[in-house]
Amino acid sequence: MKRISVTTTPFEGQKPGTSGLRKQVQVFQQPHYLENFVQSLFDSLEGFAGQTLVVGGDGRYHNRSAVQTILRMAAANGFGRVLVGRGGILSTPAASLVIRKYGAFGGIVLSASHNPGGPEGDFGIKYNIGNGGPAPERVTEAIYARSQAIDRYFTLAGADLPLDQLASHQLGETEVVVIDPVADYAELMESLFDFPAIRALLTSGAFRMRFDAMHAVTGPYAKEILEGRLQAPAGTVMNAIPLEDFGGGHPDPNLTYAEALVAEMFGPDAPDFGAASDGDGDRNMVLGRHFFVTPSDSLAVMAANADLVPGYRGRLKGIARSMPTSGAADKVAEVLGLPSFETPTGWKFFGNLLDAGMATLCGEESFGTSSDHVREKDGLWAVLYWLNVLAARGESVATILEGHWRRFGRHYYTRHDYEALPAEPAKGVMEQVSGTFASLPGTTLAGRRVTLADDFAYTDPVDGSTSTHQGLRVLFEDGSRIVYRLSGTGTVGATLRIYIERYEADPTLQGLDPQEALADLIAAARALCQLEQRTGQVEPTVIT
Ligand code: VG1
Ligand code: CO
Repeated sequence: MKRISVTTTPFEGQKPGTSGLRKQVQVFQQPHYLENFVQSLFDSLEGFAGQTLVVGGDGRYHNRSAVQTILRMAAANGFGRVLVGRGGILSTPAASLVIRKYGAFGGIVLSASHNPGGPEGDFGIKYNIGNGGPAPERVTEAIYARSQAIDRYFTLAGADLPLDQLASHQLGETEVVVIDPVADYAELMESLFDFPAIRALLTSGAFRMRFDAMHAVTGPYAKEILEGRLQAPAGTVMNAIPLEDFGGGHPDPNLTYAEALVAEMFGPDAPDFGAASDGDGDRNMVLGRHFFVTPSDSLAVMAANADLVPGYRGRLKGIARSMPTSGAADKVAEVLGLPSFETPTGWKFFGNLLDAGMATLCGEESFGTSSDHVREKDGLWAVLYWLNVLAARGESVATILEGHWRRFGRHYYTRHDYEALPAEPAKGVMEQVSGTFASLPGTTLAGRRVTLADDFAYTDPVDGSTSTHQGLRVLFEDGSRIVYRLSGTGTVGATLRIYIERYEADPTLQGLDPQEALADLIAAARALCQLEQRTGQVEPTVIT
């Protein structure tokens, strides 16, 4: 099979965001669009000749054809071997694991994560490096720079490969191996958690759980692990069949989009434990009976209970959280005498800390938690971690959280999203906030003194690289915070995220609804950015 060089011209805007390049499907379907990006990626990498590449995606619309395109291009560009998930499927954490386990040079994951799918939905592509984690900024910047100058890409002619059976195929000089997308992952999970204890809990008859796979990639993983290896009753996993359009749903595991699960968990005769994951399997939502666990609290509870979990007992080195994530995990780190780290939003910033053995658990407020077992966030891992803690403690989710707050204090927390705003007013909101920063410190907002107002910048403690403009922070004397960011994953207009937090040490004041507990700060946050005046909006589109 001969290598073909195809002449092309650059597309604008092939700039990876918080997690890869995400665009509407129609954009990706333009001739040469995907090819340009993939070739820009390969042109930015060095030393992969003869090496292994991992390829898989979340199964959304366009996944299958994109996988075939990438296989041809990987072969034409000289990779020695490509490991591809059966049916073109690999969850994001499973891809991370496969890259690590088989010593791959890197991997390509096709996903727009929690964004809706289908012909009218979104598609995405991200590149992970040899440690299994998202490409750092220097790589994504190089890809973007190359995409602006690209004039040719390499591919092979030939029919599509059959990817629905485990097999090995030859594509030019390259071996393409179709692997089981679930097996390695399930085996790793079994090595980290107390499966016998979880099995006993799930088969006891006294404990019921529901897992909502949202018709996305975790269906087969959850079926195999929860209903297979852990023998949870059939039907424990709902919406288990991955669909190209996620059944028309929005595969974002939060109180708004995982409606059916939330209705069940807050309804009569609710199960004891509920959980959901997103399009590509890296997010998790955890619920108890009539109880929602914020992702920030979830990270803190996991850290505080690590000694109950075989894979983590006595081996936490440090805890890292993204900047907008609440300080709940910091409190635990303080009490346990562990270092804590505050990174910009996006999993790529945890990679160095994990590689250097400085952090063991990491989390983001956006329903992402994980550890050093892979280099991505991991939805099902978090669910199994929780099940392990529940099995070991024999208490309800609510009891565990209430005890945690009594011990460490409660961080009331909320995130308000204003989705699909026109770009200019959204930019104006951010400029309005940063415009106040020179005069804000020392003044009083919502009855609290502002101690610091800045545009968050991060210097990686391992390689010294610096990332600026990572969100606007207003910090108060009593530890409260307001943070403003523009999303880097949306595909339509701009999405403004406002994150609000307040610490409450007094156990008698820890039982409020967060929206009430934070009402004065929420009002102050809206006023400070002139939200209504600039966007015409007051109420957010999504509250998490
Ligand atoms: C969002 C979240 C961020 C997360 C990112 C990717 O980014 O806020 O915490 O890492 O999505 O998650 P943004 O820029 O829209 O705020 V996923 O599950 O979409 O890969
Ligand atoms: Co995701």
